[in-house]
Amino acid sequence: MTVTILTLFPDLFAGYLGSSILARAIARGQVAVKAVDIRAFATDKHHVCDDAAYGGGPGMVMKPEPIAAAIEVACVPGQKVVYLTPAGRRFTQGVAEELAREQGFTLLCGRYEGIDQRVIDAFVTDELSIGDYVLSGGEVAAMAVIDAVVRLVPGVITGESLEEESFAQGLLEYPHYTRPEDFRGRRVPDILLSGHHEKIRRWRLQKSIEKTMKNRPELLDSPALPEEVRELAAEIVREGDGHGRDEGA
Ligand code: 6GU
Repeated sequence: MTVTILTLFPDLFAGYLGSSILARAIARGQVAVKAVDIRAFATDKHHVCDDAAYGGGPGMVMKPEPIAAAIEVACVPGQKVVYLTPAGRRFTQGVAEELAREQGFTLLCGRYEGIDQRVIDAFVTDELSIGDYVLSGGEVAAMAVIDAVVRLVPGVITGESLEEESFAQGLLEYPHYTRPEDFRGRRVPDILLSGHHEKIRRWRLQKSIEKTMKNRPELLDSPALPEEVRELAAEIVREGDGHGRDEGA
């Protein structure tokens, strides 16, 4: 997979791409990420990339010509051009799964008030937002998208750790523990030391449901949840607070 980032701040990406899973995927040749400096495509002496908004109002708008030139030179025709903007469609695990199936795509990072609408009309295939808050530019969002997508590319991380994690099953993750068994008087739940795989699986599912009820209750309304999850959720609601108290957490 090849990801092209169009940005006024290409240097922001080096540290992030040089670390951990992403760096390994790049080193193995599973993905290539290139950050392209939009400013290099401005043809005037001072490489100006922004200007005042027609119609007035505060803030600057990114000019269309440098962005268009960058897209025409750096992007593969037919591949998606994703504009990162707080006005975009919400980026979710489902969207990450869709992008992970692409051969390559481009992430266009806006700054200032945004980019000229005509460049969006001419080139952009998708607009994505990573959440309901305003960042000063699309770069941090681009890193979030790259991270979430690259780890879904086959071979980048093992299948088992993908299927277990938050959202893969429509629930938030259960709690994790490692050594020591006793950390400052807080013990690892006994069930995790018991070796009963089926009991551990049910306990983790219960903890996932409880976590989801507490932090993201709307996720439990999904019709896609498996029957076992619906039944256990209903049981937890029926039994209320006391559920699972004797199981060591
Ligand atoms: Cl994609 N861009 C900006 N500037 N702010 C955001 C965002 C994107 N997603 C959430 N906030």
